[in-house]
Amino acid sequence: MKKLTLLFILLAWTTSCQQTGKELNDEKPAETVNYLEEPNDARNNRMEWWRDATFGMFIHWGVYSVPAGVYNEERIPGIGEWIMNSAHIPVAEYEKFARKFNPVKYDADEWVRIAKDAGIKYIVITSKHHDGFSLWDSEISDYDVIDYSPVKRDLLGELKEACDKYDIPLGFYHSIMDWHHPDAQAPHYPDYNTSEKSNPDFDNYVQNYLKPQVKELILNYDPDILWFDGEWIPEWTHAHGLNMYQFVRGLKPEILVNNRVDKGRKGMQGMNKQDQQYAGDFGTPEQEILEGASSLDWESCMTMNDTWGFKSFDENWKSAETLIHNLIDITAKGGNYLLNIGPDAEGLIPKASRDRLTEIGAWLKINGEAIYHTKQFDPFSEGETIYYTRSKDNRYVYVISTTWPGENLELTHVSPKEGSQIYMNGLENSLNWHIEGDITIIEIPEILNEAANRPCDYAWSFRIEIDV
Ligand code: FHN
Repeated sequence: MKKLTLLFILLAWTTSCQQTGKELNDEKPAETVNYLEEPNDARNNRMEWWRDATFGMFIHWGVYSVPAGVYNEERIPGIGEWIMNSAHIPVAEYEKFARKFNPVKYDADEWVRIAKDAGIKYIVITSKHHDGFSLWDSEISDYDVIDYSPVKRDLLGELKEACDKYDIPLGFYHSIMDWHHPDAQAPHYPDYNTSEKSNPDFDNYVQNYLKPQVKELILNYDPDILWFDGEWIPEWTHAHGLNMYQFVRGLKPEILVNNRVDKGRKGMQGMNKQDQQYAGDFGTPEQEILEGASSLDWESCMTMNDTWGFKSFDENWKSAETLIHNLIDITAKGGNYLLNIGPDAEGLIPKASRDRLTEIGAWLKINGEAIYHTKQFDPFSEGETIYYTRSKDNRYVYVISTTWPGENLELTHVSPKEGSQIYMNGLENSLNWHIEGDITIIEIPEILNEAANRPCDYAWSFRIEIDV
């Protein structure tokens, strides 16, 4: 009876959202649907594809890739997409870079092929960063790729087309903070020097610019994720956050929205404070990984070097091994990994990024079964170099060792099903194993002591069948 009731509730909720969603596509979200009160089953259904995907690509691209970290022949410290602020470039001066933004070598199809070959399962690109420049043809603003810069191409539309072709969900990073709009940027942009606005009207910016642009993005490109940022500014309130979340879900009920839509984020640690209900479907640790596992939805976003937006002289690249170990650590703790690329002003992905993505893709071709469509195993790790994940049907435990195990892999937290086979992913034959006391000992074939004979580099995963 309980199952039937639950099914009815879920059906009723989904139908009401769809009806409301359909009706709402062209009107303001109905007050009746409170998306913050979503039943767990409906939420789990909505989040499932994202949880299974595990590994996404972040793309920071825009006018800031033109200066690429250099202004007035000076190398500007800090992250590249902040150059307008870091170098105190007056708006009128920065607009000259927008007049030059012309990524003639941009090939969205190639970008998505590179992402797919790297084992990426979804993409989030900056539709508008803090500099206020729109990467699509906005009806709300002329400060965009069609009306303002020579590119005259719908960059987001081309990426959406390529993502649909390769079946890769696409999300938009959209900045709440805006250093270009006269009603938004004055408090955060000390050098703003062309505004006639002595008292900027932030709510005018929210109601008549920010929300209409977000609506454009949803209605024109049907994104799967809305990834807000820049929410830390004092003018953006918890009320704004709740309203924006309802607004976005009202336009597309099944869309996912990160926790930076509201004010709940605990800084770079990214998870929500627990002092009240904050909007947002997942936490967003930045440049860091949670210490322990979490049953909450979370996604760690990281750069490959030290900048999100392209900088011509940032060569401090993390190794492919580090990036793969980050993916393993995050997955075992129940999170997603959103790994960033910063294409240059011509629309090219830096070679150092492509090389790492190729190595990650090769590793995932062998070990993806231990990463995608998995859930947490308790404990998530053993010692410093062994991580666990589990198949969603609980039939298998995956063990991932980030160092070569040598003669034997010894495990104390998993008991294989009697008579079952244990495999190293990428090897055809099963491995011998036995139990000694509480320890499962998996024998590693001697021939694999030679690295060249191993199925992959950097980390090795094993599939162990357990009693369900
Ligand atoms: O200020 C932004 C920064 O430029 C970058 O977009 C990161 C990526 O999540 N978010 C903000 C810093 O927390």
